[in-house]
Amino acid sequence: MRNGMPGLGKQEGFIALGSNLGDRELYLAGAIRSLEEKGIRVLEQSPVYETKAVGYLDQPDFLNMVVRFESELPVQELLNKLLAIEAKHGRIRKTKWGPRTLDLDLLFYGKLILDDPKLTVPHPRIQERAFVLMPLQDLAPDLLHPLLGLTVKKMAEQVPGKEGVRRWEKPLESGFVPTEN
Ligand code: GSY
Repeated sequence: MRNGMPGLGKQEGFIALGSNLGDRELYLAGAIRSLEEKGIRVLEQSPVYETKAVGYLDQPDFLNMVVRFESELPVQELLNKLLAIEAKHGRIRKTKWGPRTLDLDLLFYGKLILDDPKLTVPHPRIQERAFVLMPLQDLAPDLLHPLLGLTVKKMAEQVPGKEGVRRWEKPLESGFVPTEN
């Protein structure tokens, strides 16, 4: 682990959000509020995209988005908070690839590189997922993947499946207002 350890101060990172069960918009908006309540400061949010399911295909379309955040939490604590938010918003982990009310994936956390049985950072499937790269590109096109040496823009150019990712034109009714510095 190169950083993200206790006491190393503020880190910026990116979290991918997804929902394909129930009131999908409400789950995304609720997740953003919960992040803030748990001290994970949301600095910016991407547009929302409606996306065809990847992996297990026979399930409803997702709403997906990405947020840029700031936190001083050690990465394991951050992960625990993300899992607690998923559980609070009705996520039941019945099947690994099945439909879910809310999915929160830590994509990047500062320059952290971690390969642990419980958590891999950067997220190991970023480069395969148009539903992550399109919203991430809206926030950070020049962000460099520390292991692949590719920018988000480059990964987004190369990723298959972009035709299944469409801008969701309705604004997310989160009442979310970014906090001042
Ligand atoms: O970890 C992501 C959950 N997920 C998604 C998703 O969020 N969006 C789309 N389009 N397909 C997905 N398949 C899985 S699993």
